[in-house]
This record gives sequence, C-alpha cells and structure tokens, in this order.
Amino acid sequence: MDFDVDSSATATTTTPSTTTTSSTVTSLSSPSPSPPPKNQSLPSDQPPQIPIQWPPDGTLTLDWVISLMTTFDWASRNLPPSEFSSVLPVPDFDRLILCGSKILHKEPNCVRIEDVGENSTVVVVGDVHGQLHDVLFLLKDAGYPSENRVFVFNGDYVDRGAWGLETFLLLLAWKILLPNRVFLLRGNHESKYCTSVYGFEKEVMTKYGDQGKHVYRKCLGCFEGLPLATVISGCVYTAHGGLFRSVHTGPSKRRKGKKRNRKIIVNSEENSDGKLSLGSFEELSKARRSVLDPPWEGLNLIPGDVLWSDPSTKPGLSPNKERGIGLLWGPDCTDKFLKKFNLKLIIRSHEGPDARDKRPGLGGMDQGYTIDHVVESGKLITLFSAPDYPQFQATEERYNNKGAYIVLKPPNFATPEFHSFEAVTPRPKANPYYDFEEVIDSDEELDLASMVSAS
Ligand SMILES: [Mn+2]
Repeated sequence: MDFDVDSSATATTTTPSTTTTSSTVTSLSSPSPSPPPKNQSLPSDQPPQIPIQWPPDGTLTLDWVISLMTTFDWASRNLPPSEFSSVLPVPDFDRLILCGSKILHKEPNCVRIEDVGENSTVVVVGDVHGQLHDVLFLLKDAGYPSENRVFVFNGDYVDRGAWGLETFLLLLAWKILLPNRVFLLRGNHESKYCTSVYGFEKEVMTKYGDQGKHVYRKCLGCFEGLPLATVISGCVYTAHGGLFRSVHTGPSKRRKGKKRNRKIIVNSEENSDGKLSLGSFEELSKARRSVLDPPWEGLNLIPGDVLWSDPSTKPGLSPNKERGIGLLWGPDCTDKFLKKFNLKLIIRSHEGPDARDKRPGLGGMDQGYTIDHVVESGKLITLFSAPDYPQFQATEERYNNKGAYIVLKPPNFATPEFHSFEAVTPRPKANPYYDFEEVIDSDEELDLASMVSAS
C-alpha cells in the first residue's frame, strides 16, 4: 500500500540567477515550462495495520514513521474522521506528543544548523496548512529526511486544511526519529487563537470526541515548544513571518548624583528618535516563546514579530496595522539585517495566494514562492508549500497555486533551488472545520477583541 504519486514528472525545478539586480519580483520569478501532469493519487484500498501502536521499547524507526504516514493517508480516504481514535488511540498519541514536546522545548528560540556536510542538502518548506496529501507528496519528491537531507519546516502545519492533526503528528514523528536533521518552527497558526478560528480545534474535537479536549490541550502545549527561527550554515535565516524589533534594555544617560542609574528603554512602540529598530539574535534568544498566543503588546513582542510580520516594498520598519500584530519591513531592513549578521538569504513564509491578492507591489504566489527583496547583501524569499490553497473556498474560482519547497546545497547555501509542485488530485472528500465563507475575507489579521475574551 502506498500513496502512489509519480514524483519525478510532476515537480519543476528552477534556479533563478543570483547575479540579477532587478528589484521587481515578477521579473525574477521564473516562468514554469509546459504545465506538468497533475499529481495523481491512487486510492489505497488495503487497510494498513491499525491501530498505530507506539513501539514497546519507545524507539521510533524509519519503518514506523513511514507506516504512520501510510496509515494516515489510508485513513483519510477510507474512514470518517470520527473514527480517528481507532487509528491512533489516545495513549499512543500521548506518547508521540510527549516525546516530541520534550525535544522541542529544549531547543533554543533560534536553532543554528551548523553540521551540514559536503554531501548534504537542506530542504526548506513553507506553510502546509493541514494538506496531508500534498505534504506526503513533498516528502517523497524531495526525498525523506535523512542524515544527508536536513529539513526545515517554517510553520503553519494546521488550520484551514482538513488534516492538520495528521500533518503535524507525522512531522513530529520525523522530528523524533531525526532530531538533528528535522527542524519544526512555529507558525502563527500554532496558537490558541488561530486554531480556535481556523479549524484545528474543531478538527481535533471531531477526531477524538470526548477525549478531544485533552488532545487539543496537548497539541497546544507542544506548539508552545516550537522554536521560532533557524540559521542554516551561518548564511540563511528562516522564520515563519520574518524579522523582529529590538526590545533593547540599556543604560540611560547618567543623571546627576545617580551614576549607576539604569533606565529600561522598551522599544514596544517607538524609541527615542521615533523609529522602531531591528532586533538582534541575542534579543531573539531571550524572548519567551512558551506562550499560547504571542502577545501584540507589552514586553514580550519578539515572538509575535517573528510569527506575524510581513515584508513590504516600502522602506522602513513599522507596525503591521493590517494584521494588528507584528511588523512590516522594507528592503532597507532586509539589507541591514543581512549585513549586520553576515547572512545572505532570508526565507520566510506566512503569505499564501489569498494574502498576496491584497498586497499590491509584491508578487503573486502561483508558483509557491516569490523573491520579494533583492538588495546588496542578499535576498528575501517568501515560500508557501500548500498547493491549491485553501482547501475550502467560498468562490468557485480557485487560485490554483502551486506549492514550492527550496533546496539549499553546499558550499554556497545562498543559491536556492526552487521546486514547484501541483496539488495531489483528487483530494479525498472532507468537511471543513471552520466557517470558510465567513473568514474568507478576514484572512489572518488578529481579532483583538475575541483574543482578549478567549485568553
Ligand atoms: Mn502564517
């Protein structure tokens, strides 16, 4: 039994020239060649062995992880969601999530991935939003994680799509199997607020019934442990939203008679010269990421920035008023950040085809990626890995976007190779877990009123 897709024929690879200095996004996005054949999925009829059981000795194997993927795929096609607890019983779910949480909580806010050997590659993945079958395709197409193939997932595993739980759990299983080769970052959807609005909470309640609350709580606890960013080979910064502000606390000008007086300068709104400034990796390392919802006010603003911010074509650093949390940053900030920390590339995610519809000046997401800033010191890329997104949509006209993943190769990790791919078809039928007709236009800004009452 397998999730049979002919991977070789369906993905297109493009490596845009890195020498170009054009600043327009559209001219940099390589047009894809002739349309590739659809990624076809064959219904799998043979039931795998269910229920899935946590290995008696507690050690995961490659076979176990592969059979977890196969079983989730089979169940998504052959069983109603309400029977999910017969596929992965709660005690086995508990062991998986506990084991994964323990590993994740120990990681620093920004994980430095240094030990990438000469024969190794790094695969970076953007938002996947519960689109299980596309994630299975991506893993097969890129090649499974291994000693020589590092994976960095940029967050947003859940919500909108109907299989967020399966998607997150299978990535968590890979993390447990290869903790130093698979990195799972937090997205803004890995939060209490987003999962209560965009479907994941209801999905879990539907799949686990009476035990749903327990399972949902465990998932939120695990989300809190997800690190915020990676730096790959000292060269590539990745995070879900992107850059973050300085919340610098430093000495003030000495006052008469109080030579040691220190005043805390909090850059939550603006610093003394009226401008926000970029934060440092030291500040990032000190942020408190274990929060159910990253705050949009107060002192702990860095997690919200990293998870919610967006790039802009306008220079400068400003509050992201559209979203109600996070920042907007211009090409000058990208340049400054790259220069200051001696980096070449920023890979962030967070904006799908729907979000890009409302961002004039920035590229559309039809190929699964855009190059948003091309500056002296490097580039800023947005990467989105959910093709034909969102799964549920009120209008008949779909975006029909491709998803993409990026492959980084040594010695020059700064030259990304883009792999665009189409959605697996047909997607198994599923009911939405959120009111997609209501939220289609609200997209992903923070509804502060409902957040206050929810938390
Ligand atoms: Mn996002």
